[in-house]
Amino acid sequence: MSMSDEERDEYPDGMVRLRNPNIELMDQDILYHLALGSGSHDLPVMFGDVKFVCMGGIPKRMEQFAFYIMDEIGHKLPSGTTLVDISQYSYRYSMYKVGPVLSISHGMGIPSIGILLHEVIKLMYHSKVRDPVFFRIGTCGGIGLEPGTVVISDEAVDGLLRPVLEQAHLGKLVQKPAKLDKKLARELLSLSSPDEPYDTVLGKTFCTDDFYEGQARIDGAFCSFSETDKMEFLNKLSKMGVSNIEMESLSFAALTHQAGIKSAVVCNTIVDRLKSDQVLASKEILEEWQLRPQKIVARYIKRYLSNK
Ligand code: R2B
Repeated sequence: MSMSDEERDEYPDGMVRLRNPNIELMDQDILYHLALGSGSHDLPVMFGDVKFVCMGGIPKRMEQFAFYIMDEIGHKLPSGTTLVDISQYSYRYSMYKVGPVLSISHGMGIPSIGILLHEVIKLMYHSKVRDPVFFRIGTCGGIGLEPGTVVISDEAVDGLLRPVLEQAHLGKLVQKPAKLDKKLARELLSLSSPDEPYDTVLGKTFCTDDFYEGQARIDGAFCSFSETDKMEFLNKLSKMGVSNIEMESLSFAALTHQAGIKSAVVCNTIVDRLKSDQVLASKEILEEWQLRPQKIVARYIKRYLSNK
């Protein structure tokens, strides 16, 4: 069967390949923002069994996800040991390892997740990990969706509504296609349950460089447009099939696609942007909502591990 357009660029042996000949020529590779290195750590021993890399914005949430997934997959730590933040001395990101699952915080926005992805993809390569699957489990604004809805992205578009990550390299604009694995997105959707008191939907994700004006909010410190302009734009997004707005999916899709890594973005909405700019839900409600993407991803991981 030939690979359909929507399938990813897979490598036959499943190894993560870097598209950078310079790395092979280096004596060692220092993964500075992870506080790890190919010279200072035995990366294949530490990470060679990783299968799933789960990322989310907030360090505390990813620590909580690590404990949650440990419970879900029944992973036991050696007696007398506890989960540690492997990247604590980077003071940038947090990373926890629970058997085949890495739980890592990525901070806010494309620059932050982009730096992390470069280093985590290299970590997979140095560790000789095969066929890893990457997930972003996060929060987002929704468009015309009840807050708390789970959106699985089937496409990510930038602030100009293009499915590309555009960056300046050597003073010139370079584009990378931002492609997510549509089959994985559908599989995740199939793991949602009609009995849940919230909807889970597939949708296009508008990924911006800013939380305020960049996301058509009129409640920032500055605002260069009117409420009418804002609503016109949000309605245009809605007509184009955009379901949610966040700030990382474009880089996540583009860099995982370039590395040949299967990936998905699963976010819970925290506000309906057709109704409000401000996030009105209480901390308790927000905490309950943020478990929803984690549940779907945990089901996927458990299904994989039970079929092994
Ligand atoms: C969702 O939440 C953050 C902004 O509050 C940002 O990381 C995003 O994409």
